[in-house]
Formats: sequence, structure tokens, C-alpha cells
Amino acid sequence: MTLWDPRRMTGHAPDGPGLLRNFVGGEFVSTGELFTKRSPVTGEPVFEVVEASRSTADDAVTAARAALRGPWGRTGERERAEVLRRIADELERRFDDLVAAEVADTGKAISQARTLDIPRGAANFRAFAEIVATAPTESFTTVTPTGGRALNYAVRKPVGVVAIIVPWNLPLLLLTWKVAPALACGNAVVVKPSEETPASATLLAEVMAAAGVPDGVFNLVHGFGPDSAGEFLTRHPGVDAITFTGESSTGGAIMRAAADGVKAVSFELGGKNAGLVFADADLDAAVAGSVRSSFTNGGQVCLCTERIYVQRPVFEEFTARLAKRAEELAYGWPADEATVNMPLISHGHRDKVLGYYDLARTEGAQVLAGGAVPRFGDARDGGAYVQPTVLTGLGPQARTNTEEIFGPVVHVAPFDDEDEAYALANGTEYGLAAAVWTRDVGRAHRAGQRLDAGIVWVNTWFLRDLRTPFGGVKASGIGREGGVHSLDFYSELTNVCVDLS
Ligand code: NAD
Ligand code: 6OD
Repeated sequence: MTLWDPRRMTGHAPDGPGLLRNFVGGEFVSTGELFTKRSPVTGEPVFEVVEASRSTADDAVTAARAALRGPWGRTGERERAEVLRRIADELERRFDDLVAAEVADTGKAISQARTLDIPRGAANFRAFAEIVATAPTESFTTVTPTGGRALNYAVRKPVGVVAIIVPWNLPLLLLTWKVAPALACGNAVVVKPSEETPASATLLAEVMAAAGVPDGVFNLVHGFGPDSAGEFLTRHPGVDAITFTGESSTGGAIMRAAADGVKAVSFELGGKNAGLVFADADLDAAVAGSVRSSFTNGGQVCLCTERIYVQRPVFEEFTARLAKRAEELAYGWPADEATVNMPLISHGHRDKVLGYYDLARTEGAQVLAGGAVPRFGDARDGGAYVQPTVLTGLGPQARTNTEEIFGPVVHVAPFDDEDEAYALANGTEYGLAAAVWTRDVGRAHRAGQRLDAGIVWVNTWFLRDLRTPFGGVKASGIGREGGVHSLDFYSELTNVCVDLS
């Protein structure tokens, strides 16, 4: 079924898929090769997308530089905060279109797009409007060598042109999480959404124009990574900073590209996140929370739990309840309100995830739930669905327990004491997030100290306050965004030292 007719947005031929274009210097640009975006729900084409050539990427960077030389480069924080609020208003006005775009690209359940993805897009702009309007900078009074006084104070300036490269799992949420602070700090941006999810970013370009964002401040290029729009940006001499969300290996490639220009980077990368369920936990909450943390968005959230360690006295009960709940998660069309499960983003990604289901069996896992492809007897059989899957029986060094799978799959294993739990959770090259379930207040705080992760949730998961630091340790990222940490990445601080004598 078609939830939303993309032709409304693009004015493309009435009987073909919608056309999604690049947005450069305030204009949509149609020139370039086309690639096809297919529905993960049915496999049918939903969009033709104009791939940005090197010269389109050049034009986008040039437009961004020109915008910085214009009035945008002289705006103050309060004025920019107003612009961000107008963008949020316009996102809310286009709410239904954005929900439809996100569902068309990803196949995610409409209820999730309505309650998580699109509201967070607007919330990102509102939060950074407040943060930039109220953030202090440092000031010191200094005694001079002659016994006089000097006043030191820091001023924030834009970094310049920021390239923003994002993945497909939460497309608008992750894109606006970076665009909002970048614009709040007075930069101009060139964004590259994933080739798998071009639609909501294209609508965001319309939103920017309608909100009165000056031409060239927001530019959009569609395409792929290597030898395409992604690499054109990361190697571009006119780009001053790169902010990237995606796989750790892609982060490595981008870092190598950025090294030549000594560009600043902020990386939010992959994870192999652990859940820890202690015997004193509220087990109902731990089961419900672990269902969310393992299967939300088809397991395609970087923060999702792919390994759960359960204290031995409650291991059997927890595992049985988790497996039962996984099998009960509702299938349906994305537009059905009760739907929970969604397809993986593409057949290519499904092949990867199914490869891990096979690997887990080869490694000796017991499959307690799922482990296969669901059959619908309708057009969804052409989509990229897999069953939510619960595994057990593998050791901590099994590849199933060490490599990021990024699908609706979780392995459950027992532990005996707190030290062992932390050692198991930390035994990975990643360090993004952890979810701990316990009623012991002391243990809750110890877990925060002892777990190698950028975020430790206790008795909850994916509860976000946008003022807090967000990022990963080890292979899960470089730097922190969120609150003033975003301001620190998206601005340069100049210290002004005035001798008062
Ligand atoms: P990916 O790394 O394959 O692609 C991400 C983006 O980078 C896409 O836009 C892609 O076109 C672009 N890209 C790929 N190669 C590039 C190159 N050489 N140069 C420039 N750009 C390039 O990731 P994905 O498959 O889209 O997303 C899934 C991954 O993202 C998972 O590993 C997941 O954990 C991670 N992720 C992390 C966070 C976080 O906050 N830490 C959030 C969401 C997703
Ligand atoms: O909540 C956020 O700000 C954020 N960046 C979430 C990342 C989710 C990963 O898929």
C-alpha cells in the first residue's frame, strides 16, 4: 500500500516514483544520474533520487561559503535561536508529510514515526534554540606582571562549512540532531543523508526554505559514500568540519579523508550494547525494557541491546519471558496502528543479518525465538523482514556476541556476581550504551562508574535529555554532542584578553 504519495512533494510524472533532488543555494537541482530507492516493505521502487556529482557537491560547498559571507555570518545567538524556532514550527506544520516520508523510506511503524522520529526532529531545533540562547562562556580576571588587571573572556564563532553525513535508521532524528546545533552556532551546512533514506532530508530542505533560512545556509546532496557525495564532501577543501553518524569502519575511512585537510571530526559510531539484569530487578520492567531495547526500530538503533547478561537466579524466567514477548510482537503494514515489527532497511542488510542468524547456529547457539524470515502471503514477501530473534548458549568470544549485527536479535547469557557482569559487558571493542536493571541504588551508581559506555541507563532505555553529553567510547565514537558539548564542536572559541591598566 502507498501511505503517502511522494509526487505531492516533487511534481514528478504522475505514474512514476517520486523524484528527490539536491538542494543547493536555496534551489532544488535536478541534474545528475538517478538511482532508485526501493521500499523495504515490498521491494518496489518508491523514489528516483538525483545523485550529486562532484560539481554539485562543489556548488553546495560554494553556496555554503557564500552564505557565511552574507548576513547569516553576522547573526547573533538570539536571532539564530528565533530561526531555529521557526524551523521547528514548520516541521510541526509538515508533520504528516514527514511521517509519511520516513515510513516510505524505512517501512517503520507509523506509530513510532509519530511518537519518536518526527517529534524529535522538531525537539532538536527547540532544544538548541534554548541552549545557544542561554549558554555562558568563560571569563577570568588575571593579575598582570605589573600588578594590574586583565580581563579574559571567550567568544564563540562559527567553525564555517560543516559537512553532516548520517545513516538510515532514524533519518530525520539523527540529521536534525546535528543540523540544529550547527545552525545555532552560525555555521552553514552541507548534509548528505543515507542513500537508503533520501526523503525526509529532502522535505527538510523545503522546511528550511519555508522557515526563511537564508539561501546557502542549508544545502543537501544525495548519493553514496566512496567516490560519491559522501567522499566528495569529506575530501573537499572548502569543508571545515565533518560530523558523522554511522558504522565504525566508515568512521575510519572518513578520518583518513579528513586527515589531509586537518578537519575537525565528531563521530557517533557503532555499538554492541549490553543489558545487565540483576536478580533484585523489577523483572516485569526488565523484560518490558529489554523488549524495547532489543527490538525497537527492528533492532536498528545504535543504542539497541544485542547482549543481555542475567543474574543466574532469574536467568531462566527472564529468558523465557523475553523469548515469548519477542514472538508476540505484532506484524502488520506500517500504517496499521498496532504494528510493531518493521522490515530491515534493504535486502542487502537482510542478507547480512540472516548471515548472523546462520553464524549463531554454526557457533552452537540455541534459537529461543525467531531465527528466520516471516511469510505473509502478500506483497510484504517482497520486503526485507526478519523475525525478532532471541539466542542463548554462546560464549562471550563468539562472533555473534562481539560483532554489531544491527537487527532484531539479542543473545542472553547468565552471570553470577557484579564484577563478572561488568567484565562481560565491557568485553567488547565498542562502548556506546548499556542498560542496567536493578533495585539497588548503590549498584546503579557503581554501574555508571564501571561500565565502559558513553551512556548508562538504569531501569530505563533511550530516555533522552538533549542537554546531556551523548557519544561513545572505544570504537563507538570520538567526541560528545548534546547541550554545550554540541556548541563546543560546532563553534570555535576565541579568547579575548584586554589589559585593563
Ligand atoms: P554507514 O557507515 O554505512 O553509512 C552512514 C553514512 O555514511 C551514509 O550516508 C553513507 O552513504 C555514508 N558513507 C559511507 N561510506 C562513506 C565514505 N567512505 N565517505 C563518506 N561517507 C560515507 O552506516 P549505516 O549502515 O548507514 O548505519 C548503520 C550504522 O550506524 C551502525 O553501525 C550503527 O550503529 C551506526 N549508528 C550509530 C549511531 C550513534 O549515535 N552512535 C546512530 C545511528 C547509527
Ligand atoms: O538520541 C539521540 O540524540 C541520538 N543521537 C540517538 C542515536 C540513535 C542511534 O541509532
